[in-house]
Amino acid sequence: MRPHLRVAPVVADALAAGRPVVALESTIISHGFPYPANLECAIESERVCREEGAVPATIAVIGGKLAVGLSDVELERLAAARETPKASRRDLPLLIARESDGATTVAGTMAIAAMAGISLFATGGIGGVHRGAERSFDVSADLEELARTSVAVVSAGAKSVLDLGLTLEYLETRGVPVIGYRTDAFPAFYTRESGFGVDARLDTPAEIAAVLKAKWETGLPGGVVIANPIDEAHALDPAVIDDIIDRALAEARETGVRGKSVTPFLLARIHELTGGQSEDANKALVWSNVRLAARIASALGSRGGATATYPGRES
Ligand code: PSU
Ligand code: MN
Repeated sequence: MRPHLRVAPVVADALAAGRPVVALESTIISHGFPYPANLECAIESERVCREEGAVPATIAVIGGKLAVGLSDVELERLAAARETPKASRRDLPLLIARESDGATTVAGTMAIAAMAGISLFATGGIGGVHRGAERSFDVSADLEELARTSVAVVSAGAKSVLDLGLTLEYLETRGVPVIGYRTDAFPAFYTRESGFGVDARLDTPAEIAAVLKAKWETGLPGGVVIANPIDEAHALDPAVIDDIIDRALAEARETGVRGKSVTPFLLARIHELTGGQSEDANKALVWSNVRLAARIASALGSRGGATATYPGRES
């Protein structure tokens, strides 16, 4: 067992027995939704995961421990505390040394999932290349983590607060496959299409599991982006959401928000400007992603025997 890693017994047992496990992140709890919608989203995500026959492992930094699988009390504490710092890869050593809490981003969650041997992870949206990155250099550490850490991430694509074209170029450069689940279009979180395509469309969890198995068996390290578009019933009107995103971006420029605060600022403004309309969409897509991740994790296990044969790995 790695130092500083704390794996919940139910998660450790499942991993040891080769049963499917799905990692869940915690920035979405601390900065993705207001309270108590964040708690509801987290609890229901875990329930959906179990319903699909997989063990949920919500990941966060708790009192300086890299925690894989949280208690109800810890989930409630994270949801209620609004100021828990975002924890990406670079933040982990500091939080450990300070024995403080941290809300793990996609990058932070992937890094910790890999330490625990978890290979599937479900979230809402991944980070990416920000608009204007040619000047700001603002490229999410999520993309570098996808390049180096062998964990597959199921998301509804990424929000168009980002430059999705540059995000996809970056993933291509860094060798990260982008798979569309039952779609040829890379989805834009609230909407099913972004105007950009995916590498490949696959229509079943078993086909996706076969790609993951091929990648990791071959010894090609790194993650895979599995893009699962929001269902039609919950998708938002692109014109409405584009206006709101433009407003949020303009406000970010005016206030001069920088660095790791940019994404939480934009997420909060989008929520406020859509008056909670985006909240239902956001929850629905997260739960759909958890469902798909659990099915892929199950397929991965049943193909090769134990899921533990294909652990998340770091390079
Ligand atoms: N995009 C969303 N919702 C989120 C995030 C991004 O639609 O909650 C969070 C994720 O945790 C992601 C992080 O890993 O923001 C990216 O932050 P940054 O852009 O600072 O790397
Ligand atoms: Mn950034």
